[in-house]
Amino acid sequence: MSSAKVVNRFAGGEHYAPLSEIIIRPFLEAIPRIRSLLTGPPHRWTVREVGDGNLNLVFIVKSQGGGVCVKQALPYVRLVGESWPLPLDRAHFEHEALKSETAVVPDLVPEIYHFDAGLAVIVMELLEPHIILRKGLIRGQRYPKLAGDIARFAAETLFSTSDLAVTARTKKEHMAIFCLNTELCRITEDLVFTDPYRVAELNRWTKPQLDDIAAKFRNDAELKVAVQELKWMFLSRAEALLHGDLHTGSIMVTPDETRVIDPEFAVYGPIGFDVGAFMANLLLAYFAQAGHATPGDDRKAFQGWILETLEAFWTGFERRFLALWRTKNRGDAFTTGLFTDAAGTQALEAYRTATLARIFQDSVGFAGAKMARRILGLAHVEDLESITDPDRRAACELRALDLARTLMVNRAGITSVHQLRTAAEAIRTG
Ligand code: SR1
Ligand code: MG
Repeated sequence: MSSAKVVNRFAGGEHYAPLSEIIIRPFLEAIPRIRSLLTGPPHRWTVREVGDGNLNLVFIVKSQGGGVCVKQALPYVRLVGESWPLPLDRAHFEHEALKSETAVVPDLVPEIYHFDAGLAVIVMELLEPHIILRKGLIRGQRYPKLAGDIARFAAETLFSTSDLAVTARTKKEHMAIFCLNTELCRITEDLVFTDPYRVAELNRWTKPQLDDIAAKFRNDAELKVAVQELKWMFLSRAEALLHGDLHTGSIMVTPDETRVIDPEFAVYGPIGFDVGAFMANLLLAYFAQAGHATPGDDRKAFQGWILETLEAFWTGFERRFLALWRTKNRGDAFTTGLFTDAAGTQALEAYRTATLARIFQDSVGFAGAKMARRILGLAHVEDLESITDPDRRAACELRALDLARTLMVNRAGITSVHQLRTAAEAIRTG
């Protein structure tokens, strides 16, 4: 497929133009729902482009009476530039995923006000005074509701789109929508599972401190088998509709509220991919803390809080997923009525427990892959990038890579979240 064809797929390319702080006003003014949210004349609205992610434009538009957030896909990867074209239809996949999430966790996602496929624009609730979770973690801020909220988000969204919850027909129809999100999946396939393990033009790392470990990763056959096995799982195991990019930059928080944003990488895939993404980003935040320590605050207590959050997240996810399975198993997998007698009930419950253990093991592996890609691949994380002294940053990154490798290669040996915590702590002190 030519890149021009890819870029214009589904998005009514001939109507597309990137929004600016000027043309966004008449665009919003013409939408009745938005007109009722933004008060006063459009020239009085304040408009700021605030996008600092890798892909899109994000505008915050405020009037005296209220505000909105406007997200628009660009026809290329913002992080790299026009040399890397990207389809605008990712806004369509994001919109579809947001609708699916809203059906089960409306309080954990932004409200959608308007979708324009031609412009690849989603107008949504302005989340204020929320901040990006990653930035809060860099500052050492605690979020008491985070673990429970993300556990509920993951359990509800993943269960509700799985064969346990819906009929085979419903699932296949929904899968048909997201199967076409091929270009964003391709980014994940390359950037997470492949590029950090080969020489790739866009790879980068802290040089020269990490040169040796980068070369080791490229020549580590055991590790490459492990990560390719994870990639195969990502490609082939369509267990549930994934958020697809559930890192701490895709979560907005206040001390009392959590919202998950940005599901443009949504696709059907293995449940452990989303669960592992969140774990990985907590672990990256954990290893970065040493780089943010000051004489007055060694950040050790905060590191302890991060690991408690990791444990509470997994425990909460497991509990809620199991509860949903026990009470809302209306799909075609594990057909209701097959397990009514005592032996059946017992066998089913044992299978449920074993399945959650398998999902944990998958999550551990995916967490390792998601950690390594943020240190050796193209797209890094602010937790580590904001450590300005390269030696100090590299020390944190080496510890994170040490754990990442273990999680991928030895995921079968890590059978509880407590063991995962201990493995992380052993590296910090080791
Ligand atoms: C080229 S896009 C790089 C990364 O940004 C997104 O947040 C995804 O994680 C993607 O892999
Ligand atoms: Mg994103």
